[in-house]
Amino acid sequence: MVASCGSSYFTLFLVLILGTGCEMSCVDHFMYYNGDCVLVDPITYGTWSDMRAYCQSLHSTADLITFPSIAMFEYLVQYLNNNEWPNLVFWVGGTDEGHEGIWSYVDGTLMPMGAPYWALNNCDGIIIQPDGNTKQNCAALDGDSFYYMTDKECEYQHGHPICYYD
Ligand SMILES: [Ca+2]
Repeated sequence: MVASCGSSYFTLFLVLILGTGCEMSCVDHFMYYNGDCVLVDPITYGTWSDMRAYCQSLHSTADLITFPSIAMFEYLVQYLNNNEWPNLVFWVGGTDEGHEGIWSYVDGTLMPMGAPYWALNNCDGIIIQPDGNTKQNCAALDGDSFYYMTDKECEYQHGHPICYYD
């Protein structure tokens, strides 16, 4: 299920995104960051596959985000934590579906594990994400973990897209 865009709230969202540095080199609503184009969409939501298709519909080479650098990851984590919206879940273009424990980006490259990307939960002892085994096969930035990376059920219906192309 893909949520449709609300009117006034969505317009405000677009203004906020455009005001953060969208340049002529990115298509509409994508913000420019160091040669790359990124769209953080806190309005649209759906499963990992739904949101991947959504990103691909916006630009010929766009997909869910893959992080080309730690600097890009840090920038986005700070950007998400600095916003006023409630804790949300944002899909990342990474999965271990069909090859449990081997995480790869949608472009086929292996995902770096551990710090600084993946969340470290310290409830009953230290738990380093991903920890969901075969039940959780899609990567997300989760507001409940300060937007560090976690594994989620791919069919989780309330993940928002972060779309990306370079
Ligand atoms: Ca898994």
